[in-house]
Amino acid sequence: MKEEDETCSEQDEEEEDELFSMPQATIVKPLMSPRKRTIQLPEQPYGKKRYYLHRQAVAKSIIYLILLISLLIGMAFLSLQLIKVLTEKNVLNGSHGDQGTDDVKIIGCTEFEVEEVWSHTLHQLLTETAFRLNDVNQDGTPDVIMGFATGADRYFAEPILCDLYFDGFHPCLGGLLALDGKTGDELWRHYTEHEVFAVNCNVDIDSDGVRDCLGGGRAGVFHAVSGATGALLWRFDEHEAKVDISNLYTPQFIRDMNGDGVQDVLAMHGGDPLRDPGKPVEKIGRLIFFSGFTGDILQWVQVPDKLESYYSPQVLLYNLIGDATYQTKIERYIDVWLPGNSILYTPKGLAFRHYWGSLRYSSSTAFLALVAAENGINPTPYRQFAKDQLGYILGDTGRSFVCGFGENPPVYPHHRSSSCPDLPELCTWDDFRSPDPNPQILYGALVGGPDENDDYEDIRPDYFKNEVTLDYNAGMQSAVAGLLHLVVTDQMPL
Ligand SMILES: [Ca+2]
Ligand SMILES: [Ca+2]
Ligand SMILES: [Ca+2]
Repeated sequence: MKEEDETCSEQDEEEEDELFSMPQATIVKPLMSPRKRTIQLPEQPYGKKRYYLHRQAVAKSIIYLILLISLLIGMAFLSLQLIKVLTEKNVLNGSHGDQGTDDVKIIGCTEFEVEEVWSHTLHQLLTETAFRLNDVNQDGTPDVIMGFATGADRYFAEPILCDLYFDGFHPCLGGLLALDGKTGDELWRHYTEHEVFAVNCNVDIDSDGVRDCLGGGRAGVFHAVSGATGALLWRFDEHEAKVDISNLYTPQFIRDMNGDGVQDVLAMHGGDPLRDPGKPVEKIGRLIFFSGFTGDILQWVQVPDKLESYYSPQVLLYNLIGDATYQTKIERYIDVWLPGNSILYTPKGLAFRHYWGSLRYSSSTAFLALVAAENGINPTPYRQFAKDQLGYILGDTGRSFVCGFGENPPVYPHHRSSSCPDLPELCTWDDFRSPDPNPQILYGALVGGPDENDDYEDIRPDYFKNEVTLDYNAGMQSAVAGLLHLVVTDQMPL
């Protein structure tokens, strides 16, 4: 047996040598680099040496892989730390170092620790509202106020729905509710005729020390509710301003207009969700001023364009309230755009914010400057800034950046339909690649604009410099209208 074992062992060794031995030709050009081949290996048969080198290469590959992974993890960690540092230094929120501090401090996501405190399931209810925080039980912890709908809500709902699904409790289709911020327990619930999706809890209407809530929603629902109890304070009842199926969007508290000591309310009531596309507008949007204290309608008007409206009204707070805080914020933004401050100026005078659509930033800020000036905020420098920026856009440097207007306007805007031939000819990518100017002139469209060196090339594929969009034109056109106003009123800077 011993002799047989020795024989087998010798055979195995020979087979192993054959397995790991390489043809002589491969020895001339091994896989390992020359320097590596100089490593002193222990004395052993040539085949085992090759096997050793192979294992060493695999091991090194694994080490390199580990180093690469470590490097990537390290870079990710450094990036997070950098974001954290920038956040702490208040850089990412738009303040500009020595331009002054901002009231808002952005906290990086890494600063938050998430811990589940409570959860609350809303049986039979749906919600689309933004939650509002309001300490309605006065325990020092903000509570959660939200609007809701019940699954039974619909236009022209029959009262029997409440009988069937809510034990005859009327109304039943929507409402507001308050959840205790500490426990998640329901503090109160207030039902309305339809879904509530627009909530504002910013003013104490009944002077009991707790801010009260306005809830607007589907089909003319609009209730003012006591924050403390959920009881109805007033509601939007039948009125010539009320449209049966139009919604009410997030109401805004405004100053006390009727002098009763309580802030009043502005709300948008508009839209015809049942109107078929293409049908004429019959339910024109309305802006309604309510008495905050009683809910009486103080004034209402149809929207100027006589169309529907699905937006919450926004209030120009400085103009309305005249609060110096808003003036400071306006100045903080616009001042950095004036010459000599932190916004870069191109050699030819464009206030340059970003390479993608550079003219939209300057023209929109020009419009804001004109509005601020119109409200008495730094009118001389702000109007001059707006005039200079619009002058750059409209041709002061020898070319216009508005299609179909002025000297040497863009003729290759990055714009789909104006790149197409007249119907019924098909429009294809060949039209996009065509060396010819756009077949259609897109009159009045502002293109993206030049880079920080005033370099601009009128070529169709360059969407950084030659794209046209609605938001580019919104600011520019408004600024042009503002300058025309200055001409008409003889206030245009020289
Ligand atoms: Ca509370
Ligand atoms: Ca109250
Ligand atoms: Ca009032």
